[in-house]
Amino acid sequence: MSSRTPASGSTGYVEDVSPGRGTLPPRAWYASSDAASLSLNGGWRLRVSETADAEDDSFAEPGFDAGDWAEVTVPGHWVLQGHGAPVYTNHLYPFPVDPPHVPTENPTGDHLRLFDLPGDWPADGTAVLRFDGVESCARVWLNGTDIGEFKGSRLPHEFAVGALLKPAGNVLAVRVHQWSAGSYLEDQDQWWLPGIFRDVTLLHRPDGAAGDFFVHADYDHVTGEGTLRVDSAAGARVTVPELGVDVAAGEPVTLPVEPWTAETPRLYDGVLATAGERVPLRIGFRTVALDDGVIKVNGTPLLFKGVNRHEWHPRRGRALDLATMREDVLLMKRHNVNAVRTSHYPPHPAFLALCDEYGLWVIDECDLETHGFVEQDWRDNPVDDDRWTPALLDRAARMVERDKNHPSVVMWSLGNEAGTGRGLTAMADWIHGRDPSRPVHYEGDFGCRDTDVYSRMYLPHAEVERAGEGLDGGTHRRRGLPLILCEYGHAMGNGPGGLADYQRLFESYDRLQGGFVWEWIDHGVEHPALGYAYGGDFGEELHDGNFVCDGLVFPDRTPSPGLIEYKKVIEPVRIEPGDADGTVRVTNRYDFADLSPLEFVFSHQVDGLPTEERRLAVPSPAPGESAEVKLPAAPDGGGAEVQWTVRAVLAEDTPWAGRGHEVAWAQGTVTRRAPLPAATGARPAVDGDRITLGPAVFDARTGAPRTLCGVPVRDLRLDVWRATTDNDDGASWQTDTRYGPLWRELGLHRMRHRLEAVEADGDALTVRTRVAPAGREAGLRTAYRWTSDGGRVRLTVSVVPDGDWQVPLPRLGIRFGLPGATAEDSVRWFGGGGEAYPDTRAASRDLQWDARVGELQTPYVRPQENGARADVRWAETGGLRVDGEPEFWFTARPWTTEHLDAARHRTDLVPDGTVWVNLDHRQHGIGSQSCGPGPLPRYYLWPEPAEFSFVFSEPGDRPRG
Ligand code: IPT
Repeated sequence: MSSRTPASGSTGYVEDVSPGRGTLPPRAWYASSDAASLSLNGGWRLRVSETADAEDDSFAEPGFDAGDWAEVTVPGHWVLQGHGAPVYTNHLYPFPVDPPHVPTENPTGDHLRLFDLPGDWPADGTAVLRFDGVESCARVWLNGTDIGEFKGSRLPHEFAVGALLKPAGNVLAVRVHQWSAGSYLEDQDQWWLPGIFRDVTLLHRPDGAAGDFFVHADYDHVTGEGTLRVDSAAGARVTVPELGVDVAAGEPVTLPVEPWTAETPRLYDGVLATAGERVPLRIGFRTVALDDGVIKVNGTPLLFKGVNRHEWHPRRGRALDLATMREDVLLMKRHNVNAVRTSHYPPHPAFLALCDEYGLWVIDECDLETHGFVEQDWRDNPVDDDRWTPALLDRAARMVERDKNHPSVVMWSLGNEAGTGRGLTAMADWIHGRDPSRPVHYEGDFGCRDTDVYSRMYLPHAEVERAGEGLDGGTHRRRGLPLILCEYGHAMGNGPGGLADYQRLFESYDRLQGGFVWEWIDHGVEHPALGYAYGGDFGEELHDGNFVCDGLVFPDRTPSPGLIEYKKVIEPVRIEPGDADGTVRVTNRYDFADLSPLEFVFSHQVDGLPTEERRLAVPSPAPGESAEVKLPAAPDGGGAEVQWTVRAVLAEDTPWAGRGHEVAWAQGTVTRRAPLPAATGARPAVDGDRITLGPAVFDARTGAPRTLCGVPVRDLRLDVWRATTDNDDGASWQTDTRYGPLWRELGLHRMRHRLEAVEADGDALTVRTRVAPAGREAGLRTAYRWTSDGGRVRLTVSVVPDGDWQVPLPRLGIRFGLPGATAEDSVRWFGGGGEAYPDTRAASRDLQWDARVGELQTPYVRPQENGARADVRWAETGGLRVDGEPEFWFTARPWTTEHLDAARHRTDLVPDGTVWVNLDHRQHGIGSQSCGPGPLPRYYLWPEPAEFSFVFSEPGDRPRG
C-alpha cells in the first residue's frame, strides 16, 4: 500500500489542539459610529470535498475560476443548502473518540468571495477581517496570502488585513472543515452544522481607533449613585449627555442614576471618543454581588425565571437574522421570562444587545462541552489535559472580551457537561481575574470549587426542597452558595409537568434562586415530506431522534402549551382569593418593579360567559408586598356556575408588548353549578336487534350505543390508553420507573373488552364488562349504566380494578367515534381553554370556548398524546352535547389514539373520517422524565374504584337540576 499524500500540503492544523494562528487578540465587540465597515455576507461560491486534503490551495489564488462552483448564502450552513446533510447527536461524538484526531471523511467547504472596497473606503489606517462564527475550523486566505486559521465555532476571530487589501478585486478564500480538534470541545446536544454561520465583516480601523474597551458601570443601592469608568486607550473621552458626564477614559465618575435591571432596563446612551473613532455606548448601571449566600443585583436577591436558549431557525439552523433574535426576546418578555442561559455557547452578539435593551438577565455560557467523554468515565477529557488548556483559555477570553460591556450579562458560565478538570479551573481563574464583577457559573462540579453559584440540572422537587432547607450537604463552599437549576422542566413533546410545584419551592426558600427551563425552541428542520425533521431523518449513523425537539416553542416559534403554562407559573403578579369573602389579594412578585405599569380588570362569568370587563382599582404594592381589593357584587347565576376573573394587563404600550397585553390573571368560584339531572323515567325497550331508551338506540346483543339523540356513535367504551408522550417514555438512561414502556409491556394499548351482561330492566340499561389486556390477569370491571328522562340520556360508568395492578393508568374515561365528523367541525365547551394535564394545568382558564376539532390538536413535532381540556362542564360537537358529573377532561381528534401513537412525524397524521372523542374522568400526570424526574406522586392515576357520569343531549339543551 502506498502512503497517503495530502494534495494540499499540511492540514495538520485541523487536528492541532491549539486555538489557531494569525488571529488578533480578543476584544470588545462593537459597531463604530463613524469607522467604515463592509459586510461580506451574501452569496459566496462553494465547493465541498469529502476530506480535508482533497483539494490544494489554488482556489485561494487571485484569478482562480470558480465559475462552476455552487453558490451558498453566508451566513449559513452548507448542509442546509443542499450540500450534504445535518447530523444530530445528543452527547455521542459522531466520530471515534480518539482525541485530537478526527475522521478522514471530513466534509470541507471551500468558500470564495470576491469584493471591491467601496469608493469612499478611507485610505488611512488599517483594516480587520472579522468572522463572528464558523463551524468548526477555518483557514483563511486574502488575495492569495495565507492569513491563518482558527477554531472556536461560536466565537469571533479577527485578522489584521489592511496591508493585503486592494481597491478592487479582493479574493477572500475560506476553507471550512466540519471536524477538527475543536469538535471535541463542541459536543453540545444539537445538530452538527458546518459552515460560516455568522457574519463576515471587513472593518476599517482608523489610526487611533478604540480597539478594546471595558465599561464598568456599578450601582450603589444605598446611595442611589452609579459609578462609571470606561477603560480604553489613553486620551479617549467618555460622554453621557443625559448625565452631563464628560470624563477621560479610565477616570471614574459617581453620580445619581437610575439603575439597570431586567425589569427596568434603563440604558444611558454615551459615546467613547478616541482619536480615531466614536463608539456608541449603551450603559446600564448595576452591581452583581454574592452576598449572604445569595446573588443580588443592586442589593436585591434575584429570582431567575429563565429559559435555556440555543440559536435555532428551522431553515437556517444557527444562522439567525436580527428579526429572529428579536422575536425570541419579545416572545420571552411576553411570556414573563426574565432570564436566559445562552446554552451552550455565546450567542450572536446582537442578541445580547437586545437583552440589554428589553431587559433579560443573561448567563453567558462559553462554547464548551465534552459530554461524549462520559462514555469512558471522562478518561482523556480535554478539560483535564494541559495540552488543551490554551484552547480553553482562548475560548474563555473570546467570550468575556466580546461580551463584557453588556449590562444584561450577570454571570459567566464556563460551559456545559464537560466533567471536571484543571482546564476548567484555569478558565474560572482567568475570568475571575479579568472580570471580578460577575459570578462564575458551571454545573458540572457539584463541589463548586471554581464557581460562585451552586448549579444543578433536573433535580427532583424533593431534592430542591432539601437544598432550600440547607439539608443537602456538599462541600463547605457549596453550602454557602445559592442554588439555581441551570436546567429543569424538560420541555420535550407534551410538557413539562410540575413547573408550578418547582415555582412554589423557588418562592419559599431564599437559597433557591430559580431556574432555566430546558429549552427554548425545538430544533426541528423544516422538511417537505415530514413537516419537521429530527435526528435519524437524514440517515445518520448515530443519532438521538427527537431529543432535539424539546423546546417551549415549536420550530416556527409558535408557543407550545408548555410556554403558556410557564408564563402563568412565573407571572410577576399573583392574584388569589383574599381573606374576606368577595375580595382578591394582589401580590407583587417582581424583584424590583412596582405595579404601576399595569392596570387591573375584572369580570364575572355565568356558565362560562363573561360579563362586561371593568377596571378594578388596585394599589401598587412594593415588590414582595400584597394589597387586598374588594370585588363588586357577583350576578345571580340562577343555578349556573358563577366565577370571577381578574387580569393584570399593560396600561400603556411598552417596547415589548402593547397596551392591554395580559401579564397575569386568576379566577375564582362564586357559586358552583347545580347538580346534573338524574335523567330517569324512560324505560329501555327491546325491539329486535335494538334497544331503545329515550333518545338513545343500542345494539341489543352488545349493549353498545348506535345513536345518542339521533347522532350515530361508534365504539363507545372504556379507554385507558394514551399515545405515550416523550415524558411517559422517558430517557433510556433513567433509572427511575418509566411508565410508558411498562404500560406498553402490560398491554394497555390493546385492551380487550369481554362482555358479561346486557341487562335491560327497570329504568336502566346496564352493560357489564371486564376490560383487560391479553396475557395478564389484571383487569378493570366496568359497568355502563344508561338511563333517560325521554329527552336526555345519562351514562354512569363504574370501574373496579381487579387483579394485581403495579402501574398507574395513562387515562381513565370513555372514548367513542362520531362517524362522518371532520377536523373542520366545531366544538363548543365550558371549561379549560388550552391543553392541560394534571401537572400542566396552571394556565387552564375557564370560559365558554369555541374551536374546530383540528385546532384542538397540539402539533408536537413527534406526534403524541395532546390536546386535553381540563375541568370541562359540558361540550358540544357533532350535534351532541355532553355534560359531565364531575367535570371531565375533553379530547377530540380526527384520528384514533392508535394512529397518533404510531405516527412519527406530523405528516403521518391523516384524518380518518371520524372524530374520536375522549371524555376522561382522570389523566396521569406528565412530569419531565424525558430527561428529569417523572410526575410527582400526587399526579399519579392509580387504578382504584371510580364512578363518573355523562349526560348526553341535543346542543342548546342546558340541563339544570
Ligand atoms: C442536559 C444537557 O446539558 C443539555 O444540553 C441537553 O442535552 C439536556 O440535557 C437534554 O435535552 S445533560 C443531561 C444528561 C442531564
